Amino acid sequence: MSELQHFPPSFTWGVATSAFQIEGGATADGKGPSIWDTFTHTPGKIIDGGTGDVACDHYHRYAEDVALMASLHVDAYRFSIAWSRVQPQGKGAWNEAGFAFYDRLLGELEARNIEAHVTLYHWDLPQGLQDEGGWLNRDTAKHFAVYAAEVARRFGNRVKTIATHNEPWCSANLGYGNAQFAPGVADLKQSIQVSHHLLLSHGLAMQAMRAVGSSARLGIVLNQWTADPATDSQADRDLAAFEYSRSVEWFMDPIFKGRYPELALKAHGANAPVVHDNDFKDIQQPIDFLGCNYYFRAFCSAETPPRQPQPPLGFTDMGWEIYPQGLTELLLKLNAAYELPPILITENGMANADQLVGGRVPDAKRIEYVEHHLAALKKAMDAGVKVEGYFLWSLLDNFEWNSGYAKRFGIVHVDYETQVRTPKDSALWYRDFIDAQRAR
Ligand code: IFM
Repeated sequence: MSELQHFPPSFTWGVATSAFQIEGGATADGKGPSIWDTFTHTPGKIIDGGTGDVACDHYHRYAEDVALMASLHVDAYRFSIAWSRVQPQGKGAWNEAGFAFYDRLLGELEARNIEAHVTLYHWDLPQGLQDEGGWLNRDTAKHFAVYAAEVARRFGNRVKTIATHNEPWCSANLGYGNAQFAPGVADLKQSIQVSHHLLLSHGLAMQAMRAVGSSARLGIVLNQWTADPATDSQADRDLAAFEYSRSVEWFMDPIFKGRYPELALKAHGANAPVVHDNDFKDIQQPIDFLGCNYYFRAFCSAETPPRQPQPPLGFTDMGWEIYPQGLTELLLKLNAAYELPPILITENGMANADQLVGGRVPDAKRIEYVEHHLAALKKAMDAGVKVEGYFLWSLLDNFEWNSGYAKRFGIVHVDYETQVRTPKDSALWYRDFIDAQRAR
């Protein structure tokens, strides 16, 4: 596939990262511990024993990394703020040295004319708040709103967008549902209550940031997928309907419709969350953009063992099905169901078993992946879905959560021993693709 897709001239081309996955500097300059510091230092939790102590050492190498972005000609950089770097306990005192780091990072981006897109919470809850119950404690939502307002007050006029959460589905389902992620709890009822508090915290933070007032557009980033039945059987179709309801609609409906989707709510039964009187009023705040992260679809089979898809483009190194048309289908489905603000594709990309050979990383598979997903995206836009930007995940190879450093998502290779960065073929392809868009 090599036909050039023509996107609108105003379309934003970016790359994305998150704080815990790249920063390192785990205890630098007064940073407090987060639940991911605790989790990664607990034996057996991370496949290769990796931690975020050093990661890509971006805390010290941010200027080099911004120069790298500039060399790839991107318009925009999406990154997250480590809450415990700027407020070590998650409540109470601010850490000026922590804010100073993000001030320096923003300064570099401004000097290179790269837009900043900030996420407030990419899973790294301050451990101090976890010690008081974490996201199971309603008060955490209130502390989050205080933190959000402070970031908006300090940086709101210097950044293009502020997203409250990245992928709250993961915080709830992997952090509290199956214990794969920090804080490592496996309890369905708790995970559903946590999802409610995450949504509540989003709504409270939106209101707190609006009250501050800034030029930043405010929204949320959700990981989303279509759910397809593996066969036409009633059991597979029921499973697919439930999966879409519990995963996609569960986060979209409260924000856009002020309620939980009936199908999932009913199925959750006694595990349904405790919801206070005004909660949906608080959650259903207008958002200026919706961040959509797309990686795969859900292929739903009720059989034992479950049927597997047979994708023509194969699977990624994570074992995820490569299914670009799911992006078109998802966007059209969302567009039909909700009154959407403009969408940003805030993450899309793949893990690949990349090798550095003679100073080059030939990752043709990743180029193919991105080309197909951009074509799928364009198809949705041509059909009327308003999408304003695309962020490749990720700028750098980085800490891939419970997979440690074993999975490489970057368009830039990182040698973790030397911290040498080498743009992969996909990075050079992306640069040329962006240039070609601008040259039209
Ligand atoms: O690395 C993650 C990121 O932190 C959130 N979205 C999915 C990516 C790949 O797993």
